[in-house]
Parts: sequence; C-alpha cells; structure tokens
Amino acid sequence: MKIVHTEKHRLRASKTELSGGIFIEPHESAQRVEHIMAELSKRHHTDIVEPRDFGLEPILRVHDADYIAFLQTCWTDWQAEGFEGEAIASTWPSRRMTRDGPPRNIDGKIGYYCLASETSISGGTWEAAEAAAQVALTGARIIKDGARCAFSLCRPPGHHAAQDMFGGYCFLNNAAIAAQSFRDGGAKRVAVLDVDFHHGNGTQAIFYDRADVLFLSLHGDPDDAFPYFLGGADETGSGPGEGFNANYPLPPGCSYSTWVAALTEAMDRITDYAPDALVVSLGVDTFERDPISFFKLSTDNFTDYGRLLAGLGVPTLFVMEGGYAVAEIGINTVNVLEGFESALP
Ligand code: OKP
Ligand code: ZN
Repeated sequence: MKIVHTEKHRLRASKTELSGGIFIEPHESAQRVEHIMAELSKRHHTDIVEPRDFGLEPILRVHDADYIAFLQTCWTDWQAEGFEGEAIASTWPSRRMTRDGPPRNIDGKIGYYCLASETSISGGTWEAAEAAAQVALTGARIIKDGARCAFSLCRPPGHHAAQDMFGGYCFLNNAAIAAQSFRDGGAKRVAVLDVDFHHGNGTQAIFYDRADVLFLSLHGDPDDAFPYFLGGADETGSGPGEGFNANYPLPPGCSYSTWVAALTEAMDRITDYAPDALVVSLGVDTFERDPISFFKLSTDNFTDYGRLLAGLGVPTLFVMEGGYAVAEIGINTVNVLEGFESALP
C-alpha cells in the first residue's frame, strides 16, 4: 500500500513533557517515526510518497479559525511575554470558571485552548502539525482516486484534538480532517474506528452530533486512563448523531481475546452502517510493553486484527496515532498493515 510520509514531523521537537510532577523527555518523539520507517524499509514497503499541499481550507472544515490562529502564533506570543521555557498551560476555564472566550494574555489563552498540560508547545509545533494534516489529506486523496488502502504516517498524532483544543500530544485531528475530506469529496457515510489505547475524545467531539460520520473507539476505561473525562459506553451521540457514536471502554490488563471481542462488535456496527470509507486511527499503544498503557496485545495480535479489518471490505485509510514502546512500534505498526494486505481478496 502507499505510505504517505514527510520529514517535516521533525519540526515537532518539544523538549518537555510534564509527567508525574516532573519534566521528562517526551514519549511522543521523532524516533517513533524513524522506527516505523526503518521497519517499512526492512520489510520492503517502498511505495512512499510525499504529502500534497491542500492548504488550510480542509483543516478549517474541522477546526475553529480562532484555534488555528492561536496555534500559529502561540510560540511567538509566549516568547514575547519573556517566558524562558516551552509554552505550557496552567490555568483552564474549568467548572465554575465560565467567563466566555479566550483572554488576551497568552498564559491565559493557552489554557483556554488546552485540555491537558503534559503537552508543551515550542517552535515548529504548528508547522509539523499542519504537515501531518496534509499527510492525512493526501492518504484520503489516494483512496478517493481508487486505492483500496493507504497509510498516512502522521506525527504529531491527532485524535485528542477537538475543534478548538489541543493536548494528549495532539494539535490537529488528522483522522477527523481525513474523514471530513472524504465527505466533502462525495462519500455519503464515513466510519472512524479508533484502536489507539486512549479514547479519541477529539474525534468523538467533532462528530458527536452528526449521523454522516460514525465514530467507534476501543480504549482504556476512562475511570482508569487518560483522557479521563470522556469515553464512557453511555456516550452514544446527540441530536441527529444519536446512535452514531460507540465507545468500548476496557479494563486494566485487558487481553487480546477481550479486546478482539469488542473489535468484532465494533466491526458489526460498521458493517450495518455500510460506509463508503473507513478511517482507522491506528495507535499501537495497546501493546503489552507500552510504557504508558495497560492492554496486553502481543506483536502477533497486531497482524491478526489487521487481517480482520480487511474483512470489512471498505476502502481504508490508516492514520498513525500513538505507540510509545519505541523499539517495537515499527514491528507492531507494519504487522497491522501487512495483516490487512494479506487478507485482501
Ligand atoms: C496520546 B495518544 C501518562 C499521562 C499520559 C497523555 C497521553 C497521550 C496519549 N502519565 N498523558 O492517544 O497515544
Ligand atoms: Zn494513545
């Protein structure tokens, strides 16, 4: 399958992640893509293409214009304030603090647009995020032009980013931007299946009141896992979107058999929905040795579920999300893709 990749991901090079009360080296690093590219090359996947430039318009179909302007200017504004470190939010419009709109000061503004403070913004973050969205859009175009599948190797990831919120290592919702571009290109119904360990709160929020995009997510129970404040099984959509959102929260220690039973249920929902295109938010942090997650999938399990997904018979765009066991991220990711390709008719 075609793989969309750009070296511009390297522009996302934040030096800090707030974790357990200290600053650590970010889990979400350029090495992740390096390992995936190395494994693709080792296993002779050579059909690698650069993203095209679709401009800002398809990004603005998903994200608010004021949020995009904030991302573009955050780092400059932060430096202009005289702050020494990277841009990190520390005050939010939380419960019982409901004054409307973003404040003028960047220290307040960043809190307005932020959902979690582990994610710092530094120089190049906007440029890398924008390039990752183009990677997703290019993958969608490859499928629109007739391919059965494609892999958009997006970095930074996207599924936590909502219309006007960043966090959880995400800035622009690559999968949602791709799904919306399928709709704008004539697809009647699009499904987004999120198999990253974490709930895709951003994607859910973006499509929650819509019936034209079905969102399904398998993830660590939000009572136990980030992002904590969304992802319950009782979140089924609102208004015209009622019945078009499906969450499968799963417990600590979750085995592959439990996980794949949920996947089978989700796949049945997708089959009933009969989408014209499927976007898979592909996080491989479900791996048993992932440093920040608690599922127990083995390397072979990734091949297995890749095969199962091919059985849906729907044109499929894989969009890279998480995965932090860096030494194995390439193997696990390529296993999904090869499992999928091996099961195509
Ligand atoms: C991004 B994606 C661990 C806290 C982790 C952020 C996790 C972001 C995951 N101490 N907080 O869904 O893989
Ligand atoms: Zn994740």
